[in-house]
Amino acid sequence: MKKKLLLLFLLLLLYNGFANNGYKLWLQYSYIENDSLREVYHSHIQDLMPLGGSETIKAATKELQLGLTNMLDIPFYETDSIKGYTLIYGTKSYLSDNISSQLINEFNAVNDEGFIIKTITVKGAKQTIITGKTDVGVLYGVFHFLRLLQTYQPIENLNIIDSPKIKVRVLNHWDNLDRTVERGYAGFSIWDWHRLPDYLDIRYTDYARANASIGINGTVLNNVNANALILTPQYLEKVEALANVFRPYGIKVYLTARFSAPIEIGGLKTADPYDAEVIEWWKEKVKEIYARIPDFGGFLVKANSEGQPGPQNYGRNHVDGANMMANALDPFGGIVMWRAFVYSEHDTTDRAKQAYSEFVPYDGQFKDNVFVQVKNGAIDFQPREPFHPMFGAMPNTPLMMEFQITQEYLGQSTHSIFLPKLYEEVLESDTYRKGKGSLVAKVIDGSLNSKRITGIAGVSNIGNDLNWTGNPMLQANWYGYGRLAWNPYLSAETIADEWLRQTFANNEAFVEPVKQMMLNSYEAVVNYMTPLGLHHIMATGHHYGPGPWVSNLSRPEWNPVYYHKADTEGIGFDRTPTGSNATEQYAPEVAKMFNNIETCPEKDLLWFHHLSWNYKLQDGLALWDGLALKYQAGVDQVKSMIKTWDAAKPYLDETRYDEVKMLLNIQYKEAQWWRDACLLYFQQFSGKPLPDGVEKPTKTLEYFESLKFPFAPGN
Ligand code: BDP
Repeated sequence: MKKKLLLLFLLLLLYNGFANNGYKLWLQYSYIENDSLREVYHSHIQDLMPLGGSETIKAATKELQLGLTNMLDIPFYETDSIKGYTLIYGTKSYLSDNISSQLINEFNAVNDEGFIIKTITVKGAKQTIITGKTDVGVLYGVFHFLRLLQTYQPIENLNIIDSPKIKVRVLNHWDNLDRTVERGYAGFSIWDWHRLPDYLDIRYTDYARANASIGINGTVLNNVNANALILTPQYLEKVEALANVFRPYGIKVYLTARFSAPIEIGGLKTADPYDAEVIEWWKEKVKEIYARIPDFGGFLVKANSEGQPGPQNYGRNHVDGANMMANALDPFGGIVMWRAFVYSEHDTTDRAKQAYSEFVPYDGQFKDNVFVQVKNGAIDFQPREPFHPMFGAMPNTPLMMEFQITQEYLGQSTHSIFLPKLYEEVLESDTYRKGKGSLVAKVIDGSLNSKRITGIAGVSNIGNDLNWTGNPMLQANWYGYGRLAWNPYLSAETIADEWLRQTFANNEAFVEPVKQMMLNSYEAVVNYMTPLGLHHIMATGHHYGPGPWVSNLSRPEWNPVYYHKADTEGIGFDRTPTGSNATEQYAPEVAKMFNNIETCPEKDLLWFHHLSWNYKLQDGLALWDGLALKYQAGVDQVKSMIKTWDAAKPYLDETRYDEVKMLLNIQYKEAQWWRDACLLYFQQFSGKPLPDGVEKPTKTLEYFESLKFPFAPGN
């Protein structure tokens, strides 16, 4: 009896009372159960020796203590002299001559934010040194080192040099001051504006840690559909408090700037960028911001787009507007990220052509601290879009990539989709602007046209849900975006592998199948939502679920029927010279490839061509049959994701297993919904039966058309 009680007591001690709710993201630092590996690690890290006392180095020490203590289960302390096998970390300026003389080549190879991790011999004994030119570089190195441990890599003979390839690596939060999040599906905004600046939620620090661990170095705190109040002293004080939390982690704060702010909060009569008072107002405003936040990053601006004010309201153009703000920011080293997401209600040409037409003529006219921020595709974050024709077409302007991490059009936070597959596909697309090999990644990292500033933005999927992203699997998209921002040539597979090991478990029997599941998940969603190049066929407003029948919205290009153009003849948007000729915006080689039905990739077919229902696909199937089978394939893929997840259960904690399982079950239902609704709708035009292998619809078209979701999130 006594023994039993003792056992029970021990079990209670072990059980800390809280399930793994995913809050720790990929920084789990789980105890390494493998004794021999733990011993190897411990024998190579006995003491921590930080160099220099900056807040950033202190953050690195804290992280190492947390990570190592948890993984190796022994406390780690700081030392100020080398004893045994010591982990030494600090910038170049603190290194002894003995150490720095061993790192000359490495320092030549690394940029300001890069790091060096090297096993070197000091006084006859081996030591691990983590260094860089700046404290933040060192911090990135420390996080990388912890990643090596979390993914069970050898650390005995390290020789790693790594630098970010893109300079500005930011998250864009579409967060409003009332804490709602536009296109946010993970609860409310993590910024508790009401209680800032005095109440500093621990989440702010954890947010900074997570971002620094993947190299994200900036955050735009508020929605592109901006509220000018963020620029008032009342809010700037709150912004300053956040900037202070983020600074040690190398994260700069940026704000969206509402173009009409001089009127709304400045009391001026105009926001005309040529008006002397307006120019002065922005200069003073910027000065005021820098007085509070000396490392403020700059402004993100959505102007003359979807009703937002902009320079065109005053007969001026994008260059006038962007340069005015850039002039104000320039003395302080700030930048402007001017968005190219425009399509005009007065322009009746193909929406896909409008951003290019509006911006490309301005190439070379923007000040050199202005980025033009371009979405990955020419419409709007669809499940799949061919790369935006602006990439490579403005060689004299730094173009910033805008990816969406939040899944506005990809099942929101319910569907488990691994987005680095989408990002990878875009980044490795060839623009041919300087011949073969002119990849989008090279436009973004500035190597194609040698750019002084380079940047990438990801529209955040973060909210105040316990697990940050509303679905534990979607943390991988935040992680993956950050890793690609650091190195746009990393493969989605590497990212999935790293993420799984850190977030869940290192066991191969777990990692391999779940990794495949993640890698296939992107194609699955394209299949059950918008296969073969279909796009923009979701329901109105909230964009949740299918709505290919929608045709009653005031602007033609808001209606799905504008995009799929299905009729009894066929389906698809002709963007070749016989149609809108949007393809002419690409380099001739690319245009030719898309124009020719033989060479147009089948995944983009209906994006560029209007084809008969009987058109023969590569596998010999008629278009209608092929389309229907793609929808079915998407549903089947989700079914197999569920199987994989079930088989992974033994390696997973109960809470996260259950959560993802429930979400996958919803995804399965919704994949069927997409399939049935779209096929029933298109069948009215094709007039053909569903081919063998496609399951019968679960409900009628009238039923699907009648569904309403007045309170769907994110709208
Ligand atoms: C669309 C969203 C809208 C955003 C807009 C943008 O539906 O909520 O404001 O993009 O990027 O995808 O500005």
